[in-house]
Amino acid sequence: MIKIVPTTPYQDQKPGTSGLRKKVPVFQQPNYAENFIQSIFDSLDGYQGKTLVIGGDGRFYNREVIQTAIKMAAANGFGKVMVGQGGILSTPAASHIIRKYKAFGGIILSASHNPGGPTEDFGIKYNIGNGGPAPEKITDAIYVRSKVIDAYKIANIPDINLDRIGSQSIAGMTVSVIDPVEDYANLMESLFDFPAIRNLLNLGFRIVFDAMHAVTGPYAKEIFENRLGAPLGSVRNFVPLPDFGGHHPDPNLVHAKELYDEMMGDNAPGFGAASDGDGDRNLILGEGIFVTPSDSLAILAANANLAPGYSSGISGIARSMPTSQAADRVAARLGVNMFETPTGWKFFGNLLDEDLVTICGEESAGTGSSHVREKDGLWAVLLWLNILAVRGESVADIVRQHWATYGRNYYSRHDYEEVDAAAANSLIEALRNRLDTLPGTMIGHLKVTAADDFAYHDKIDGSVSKNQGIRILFEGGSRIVFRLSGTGTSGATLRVYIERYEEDCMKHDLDTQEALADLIAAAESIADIRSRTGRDTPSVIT
Ligand code: G16
Repeated sequence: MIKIVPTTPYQDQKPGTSGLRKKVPVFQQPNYAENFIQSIFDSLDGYQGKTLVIGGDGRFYNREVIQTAIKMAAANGFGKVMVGQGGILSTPAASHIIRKYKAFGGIILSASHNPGGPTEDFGIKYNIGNGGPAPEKITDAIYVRSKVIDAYKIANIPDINLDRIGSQSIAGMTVSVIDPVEDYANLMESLFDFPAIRNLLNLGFRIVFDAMHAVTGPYAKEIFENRLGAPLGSVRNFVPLPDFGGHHPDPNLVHAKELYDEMMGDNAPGFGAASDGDGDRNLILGEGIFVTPSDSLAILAANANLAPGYSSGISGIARSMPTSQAADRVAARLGVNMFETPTGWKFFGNLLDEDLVTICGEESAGTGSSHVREKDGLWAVLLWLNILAVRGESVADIVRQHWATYGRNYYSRHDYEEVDAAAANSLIEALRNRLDTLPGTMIGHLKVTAADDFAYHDKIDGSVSKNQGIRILFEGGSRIVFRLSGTGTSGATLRVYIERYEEDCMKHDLDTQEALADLIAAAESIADIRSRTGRDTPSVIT
């Protein structure tokens, strides 16, 4: 019943910021997915007889690869596979299932916020037993293995019925098809004050959640409408579709524009939110206000004690390096730990495991806590609702008071997507070569105080991650960061992160791009973005 299938390796299976992401036709090449999954198994030790969790965000090709992964898990000696009904598990729910059932690890099929469909994106990611993304030591080993793999193992059995909840035995392994929502919804109910939120909604406070035809639809329906009593229709676009209805399931101001316009218009609801393809990102909007992910991290950390799950306080905060420094001010005032890590949720895992931090966040619309080892879109939405219910103030009032207390970190990210990879690499290389000469120089009226290529030393496992982004720091705390995205599937994406701190609350109402204008000009003058990329303007500004 077990087949050993000879194969030839592919040379392009290097996991990026979050697993292997490629176009669907790339994954559809003969043995492409099989090679990668076998490379994962070959890079792990001690999983014989243990449990593997499998699930995905429901995008095109999800079901096919899930069937393959189940058959390969059986052939490789796993004792049990737990798979979400319909092949569905949001990324945070998968992390929770791995932890709750003490699984050996999990395979999550997703390309996150990237579009889905026959010519769009797909992805495979491996998570370890703590529920978090595999650290670089493992992803590096997977890549090394993928370049020389010559065979994979698969059980020669019919497809599993993924739509019927229940357990069966195949090729000596148990397959349990589980309810993807229940355990996760229970976890949320244990962390947040559901009666207080229910009460807020009963009083007529209106919320809108856009699931973007992606994985959070069934979770949001259950939590907001069934358990919290929000009126039917509060959760929109809740049916997960293989192509996300033809849209990018990316909860930002470009792809969630309809929701944004509604929240900025007359008679807007009190709270609007959205999540991405696999449910780990979030967008937070109040009536007339967008809360940047960096501000959201700082505000959630400052107010987390208002939720039952965090009432005894937090041990610390971690943020990815390009995320604004707003959270650092909160950590300083609370007297708790603060860590700055490279981009990628995997870098938070050790800090969370050691309880050095409780709350983590990234500028890329990700916030989460020690309840799982992934960022968690619905968690962020629920913590916001919990805070709104307890404080009884509007989103805008809470944000403004936060700025008045801590100062405002004006922040924006400019993305140049699908630029020529060689040009993008040489732009970064040129900056790297100038790092020593920049400190002390003036760019316009801005004085450079320091410049480096961010490296992270993980004190827990001793690993060192170099070349994580060029940082240019200016007098007064302003910053520009340049780095290349590790999640794109075509060409390169240059990200430029721009930040300025403003203490004076009389100056907290400026337009963000205007407030950052001198730094935006400085970024162009330091990096020659236009001439090197051939682009006059960024493709996306967030
Ligand atoms: C992934 C990672 C995040 C990272 C984001 C953007 O998120 O898990 O840690 O911040 O990509 O990474 P990059 O700037 O390299 O494109 P997701 O939601 O795409 O899984």
